[in-house]
Amino acid sequence: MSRVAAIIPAFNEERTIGDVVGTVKRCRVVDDVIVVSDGSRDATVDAALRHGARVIELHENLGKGGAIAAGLGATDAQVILLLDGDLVGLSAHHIEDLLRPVLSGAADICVGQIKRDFIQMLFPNFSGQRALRRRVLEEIPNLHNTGFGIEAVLSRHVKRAGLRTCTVPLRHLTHVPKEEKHGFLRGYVGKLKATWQIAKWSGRNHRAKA
Ligand SMILES: Nc1nc2c(ncn2[C@@H]2O[C@H](COP(=O)(O)OP(=O)(O)OP(=O)(O)O)[C@@H](O)[C@H]2O)c(=O)[nH]1
Ligand SMILES: [Mg+2]
Repeated sequence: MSRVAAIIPAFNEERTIGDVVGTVKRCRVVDDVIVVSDGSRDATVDAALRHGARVIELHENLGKGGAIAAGLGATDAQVILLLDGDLVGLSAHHIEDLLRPVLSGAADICVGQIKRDFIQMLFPNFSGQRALRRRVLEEIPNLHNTGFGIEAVLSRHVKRAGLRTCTVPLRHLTHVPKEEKHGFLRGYVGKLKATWQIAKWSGRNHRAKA
């Protein structure tokens, strides 16, 4: 039984997924590295496999929440590390810093902060880099269709349920913005869609599963 599993949702991340997987694989604290290719049309699956990840290939694009739900269904690990597939500069220290508070029992969820950008000013605690207890994700109804709203939903749930949370800075870590990955127009349309999904799920009054 794995104790800690990393779930990395990836939509066309062939440029960066190999380095991200390689870094996590070298971290002995992580037992299982799962890349969920969310309908990628590039070489994401090959790159992830080449670097030793277990890969779930979704042939249809389900959105970020759907990809994470698929990853969760493929592991019984009690602690989950969520990482984006487009990170640049990820190190073992980042991973250990994220996992330490959850593994020690000091927190139920630990959120990694990359840098304060526009989205983070609008939505504090918005970050794809998190360590959390498995049950926190299991308590989220509709996890599979939250898309980019997943972080907003998680933050609300954590507040409402009074879970113990902490944040850690992830220095020198960056990511590739959508407009660079998917081209200018598709990138900006993607950003608008993501902002809409976050806003929609931020305002939604849902109940967590008992
Ligand atoms: N764009 C996009 N990303 C997805 C999707 N499903 C999973 N992902 C992954 O979710 C993670 C976060 O997506 P990004 O597009 O990097 O989003 P972001 O970093 O929050 O936003 P930007 O600052 O606009 O780049 C990445 O690992 C993506 O590959 C999807 O349907 N669309
Ligand atoms: Mg990104």
